[in-house]
Amino acid sequence: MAILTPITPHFLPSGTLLEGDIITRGHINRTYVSVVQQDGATKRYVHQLINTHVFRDPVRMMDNIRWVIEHLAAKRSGDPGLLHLLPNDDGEVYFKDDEGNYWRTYNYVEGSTVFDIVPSADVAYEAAVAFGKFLHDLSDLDAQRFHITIPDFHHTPRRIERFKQALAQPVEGRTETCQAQIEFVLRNEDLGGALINVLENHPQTIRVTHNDTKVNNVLFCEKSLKGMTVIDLDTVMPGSVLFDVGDLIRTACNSAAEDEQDLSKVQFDFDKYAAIVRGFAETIGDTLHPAEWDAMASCGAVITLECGIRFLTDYLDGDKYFRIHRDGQNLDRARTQFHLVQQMIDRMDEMKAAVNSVRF
Ligand code: GN1
Ligand code: MG
Repeated sequence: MAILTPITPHFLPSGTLLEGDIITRGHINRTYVSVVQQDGATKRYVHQLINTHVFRDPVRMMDNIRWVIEHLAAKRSGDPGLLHLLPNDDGEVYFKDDEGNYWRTYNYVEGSTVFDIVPSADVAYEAAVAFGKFLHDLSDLDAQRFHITIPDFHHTPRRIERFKQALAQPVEGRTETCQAQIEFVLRNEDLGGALINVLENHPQTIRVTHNDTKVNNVLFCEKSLKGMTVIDLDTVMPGSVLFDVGDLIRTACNSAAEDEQDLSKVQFDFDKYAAIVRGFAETIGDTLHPAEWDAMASCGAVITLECGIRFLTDYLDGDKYFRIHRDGQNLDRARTQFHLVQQMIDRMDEMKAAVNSVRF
């Protein structure tokens, strides 16, 4: 709680901080939940310390987030799932402390819950509907106005180039421990171009996307298990819906944790896959270009491959990007991702049939 003591007064000037806890879920920022008493009411808030090694221009990132939040607020007035950013004493939606750290504060969405592992196809469907509605509500925004906060974020071929650089200069002793994973990437690199080619050949498909649609970035109503809201707006910027569909498939169709060490537990769940494709088709299907439909069946495999490559690259680099809680965790993460990719490749024909059955 001590870390929050100097922060909360900037957002809640007459509040009293009663409790503070860290949330260990994300790999990038540091997230805390507080309980603050102000004006006779006791409320929870979410405070985040932004990782400026990853988000090099936090002010521009906050511009993107603010535009999205304002746009959603205008469309969803009265929705209990709405996110708000608290202004600081200067009216900015972030606070920069004396050491140059950037902090921001959101309301806590009460009555919500999250899943790291999806319990049913119904929940997978609700997650797809939540992200699909989010994309739908943002579809009238001008993507050109948005800052590109992390260049080439989902440019899979460039992620492969970066992997090869890491492979040429690995931390000593690491290459020997991941030969099978290195070979997996080199064997499957051709898959990498499938989504970025759609964007480059059909620039009219560029729109504002979320770009980090892991399933634990959806808050579900704890009673109804319907999606309440989408969180973690750090990477909202111009992109392809295929990135968002793909990243939900990567996370929601995995029967185990992202860093599971026992690969026999890591199973690609096809029922959840079909539910996700249906959820996106119902919410944004009418806005998709034929080229996006054509590439849809492969987007889960591409984004899962890309994420695995990023974990493996970071392992070779010495764990500088994704936070780890134990040695070898980034390699474990890469192993699960490649295990899922192989299962997706093996079932590509079935995935194409599932897409075709809901295609507009
Ligand atoms: C990171 O911070 P978090 O956990 O929301 C990463 C995503 C990865 C994800 C893998 C800015 O997301 O791109 O898909 O880990 N975020 C960034 O779990 O790199
Ligand atoms: Mg994130």
